[in-house]
Amino acid sequence: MEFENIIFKVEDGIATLTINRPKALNALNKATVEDIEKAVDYIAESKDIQVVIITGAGEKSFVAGADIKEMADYGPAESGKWAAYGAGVITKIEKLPQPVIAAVNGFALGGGCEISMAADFRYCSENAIFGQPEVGLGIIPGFGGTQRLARLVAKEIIYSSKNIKADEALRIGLVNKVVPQAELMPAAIKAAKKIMAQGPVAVQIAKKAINNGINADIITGLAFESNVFGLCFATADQKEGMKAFMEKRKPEFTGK
Ligand code: DAK
Repeated sequence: MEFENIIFKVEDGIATLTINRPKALNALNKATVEDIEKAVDYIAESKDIQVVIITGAGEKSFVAGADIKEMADYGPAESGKWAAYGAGVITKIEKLPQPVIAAVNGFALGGGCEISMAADFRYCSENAIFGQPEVGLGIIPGFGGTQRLARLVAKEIIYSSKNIKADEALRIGLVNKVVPQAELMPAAIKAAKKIMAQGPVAVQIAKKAINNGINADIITGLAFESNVFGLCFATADQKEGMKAFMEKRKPEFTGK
């Protein structure tokens, strides 16, 4: 099989799918997602492939997210359609009959973090950085992030079935930060200010997507995420967030 944006190899029963756009830190444009889908469809039908590894080309980035330059001028309908298509491809990865390992070799941001969460488990190099930076662009995660990130953390807490001290709570992601008692309130205020610097509409839509999804089955949650993802593209915040990225400056959000 020939691909433009991925390298696909099958050796000794292991399929390795390497996302290969190093100049854009392996960001996912539509053509790349189409290549991934083609490879995943092939893997699903294969009798020879026993395990799948997904990684990124180079040493800097696994996947730096969806391609912001491609998405910047989308409107609500186009972006909703794109989100539903992309989320569907990620769900195909999750549903593969073979175990899938994400080998995270650097930035796993936005769609990159979401692809890694669709794998059965994740190994990462020491330089790996995970994140869902979408609300800083005036949008929300669109590849299942509002659904899978919440579920992933919950699993580990329930399976461990014991009281959890601060350091372990930090390790398993139950708390986000541990600080000395005297620094607790200043740290909470600093976190609040960091949230306030993001796209205000996107933050509220993301919260709604997470809360609505967590009480629903994942398919319903993903459908809700795809719908409200499209809504972000009707906001001035999305235009400003993506314009600011391309102009390499901080966004000035208006909450509209
Ligand atoms: N899109 C397009 N280009 C990107 C990119 C991205 N996500 N990330 C990096 N690049 C490009 C940069 O623009 C730059 O290109 P040139 O300026 O050289 O032409 C090149 O890659 C190298 O990046 P930098 O020069 O910025 O490298 P640094 O080491 O300085 O910084 C960085 C690395 C990863 C911190 C930075 O590049 C960065 O912040 N990148 C954006 C990360 C981000 O916000 N990711 C989330 C994207 S939004 C959907 C599903 C999901 C989503 C959307 C739709 N569908 C299903 C439709 C999710 C949304 C996202 O993922």
